[in-house]
Amino acid sequence: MNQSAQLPPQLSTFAPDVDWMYLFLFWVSVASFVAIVGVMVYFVFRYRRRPGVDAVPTGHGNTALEIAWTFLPLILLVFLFHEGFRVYVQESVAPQNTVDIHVRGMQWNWEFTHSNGVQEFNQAKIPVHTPVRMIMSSSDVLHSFYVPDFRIKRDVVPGMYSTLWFEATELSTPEHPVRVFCAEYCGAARGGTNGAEPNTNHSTMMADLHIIPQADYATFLREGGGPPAECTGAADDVSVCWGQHIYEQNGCRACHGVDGATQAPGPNWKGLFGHDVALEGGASVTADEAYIRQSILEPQAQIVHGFGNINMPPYHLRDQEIDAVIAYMRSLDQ
Ligand code: HEC
Ligand SMILES: [Cu+2]
Repeated sequence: MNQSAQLPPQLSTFAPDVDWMYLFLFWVSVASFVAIVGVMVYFVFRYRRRPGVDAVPTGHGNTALEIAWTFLPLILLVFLFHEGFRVYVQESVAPQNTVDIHVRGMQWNWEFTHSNGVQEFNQAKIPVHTPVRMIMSSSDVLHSFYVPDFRIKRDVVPGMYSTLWFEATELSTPEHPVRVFCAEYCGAARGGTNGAEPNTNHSTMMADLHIIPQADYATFLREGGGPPAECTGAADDVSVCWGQHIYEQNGCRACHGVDGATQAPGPNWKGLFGHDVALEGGASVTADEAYIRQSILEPQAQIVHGFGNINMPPYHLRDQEIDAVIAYMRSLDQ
């Protein structure tokens, strides 16, 4: 049934209920359509105009019939309302003891912050068989957190929190994570100061949820996120590799080039570290560790000359992550 209706896989506890409602409404509509159109076509034929046959008025109605066509649909509507409300309440009211994850929508990334302070960008670890609550806000415009496989969707609004919850029912594989989409049109690519186009926009605002065993999530909460496995394994320099990973995974790449040539909406990172940077307002500053750190945590504190009309969102990277980004920047100059 589910396959034939071309619905996405059912990966949360809500999915069967939502699909049941959907398919029930669908088949009620199909049945009503067939019945109504069928009777209509029959009447058109049965009571068509024929030579020599005069139209005869039909008396004064039929009480039994009228009661039937009033009450049968009423029962159906009450049942539909009841079912819809039940599923709605289930989705709206989170149980006690949820695992809470903060979500921030921004043009055009999803930022996830776990309870241990570790952040992930455009991807998040989610424990399986656990009620998880998303506490969501936006740092710029309206977004909408939409996970078709979970059958959940909710607006993400600047200046307020919205929440939703779900319980994932199956582990995911790295090749098939659970996809998050943004279901609110939140802007197309805008030109940088120099008219260049960044390489992302609304339709690319997606994230992957990796559904992992509860024990693995507990370990992650305890030990936090260090450099990713691909960096601790093969790479010669773990920091540089980690920094590059952050650059690519955390959305920096959308706005910053690293080759000294790319005209992206933000300043290029090659030749940045250790050199002088001209700021808006005429001052200049040396790009040392403290400057880089502040530029990431509070981008609006010092604005680079010529970049006054595009806002970099603040990124709450931890110190080790900022160190890794700096190591990566330095490696660009070698
Ligand atoms: C939406 C685009 C955007 C994204 C995404 C972005 N930045 Fe920026 N960034 C800017 C702009 C614009 C500036 C220059 C204006 C300013 O100083 O705030 C800037 C400036 C900086 C600077 C100072 C650069 C200089 O030349 O002095 C650093 C360091 C920096 N960003 C790091 C990052 C890191 C790290 C990330 C990813 C975690 C990131 N940025 C993501 C737009 C962005
Ligand atoms: Cu969006």
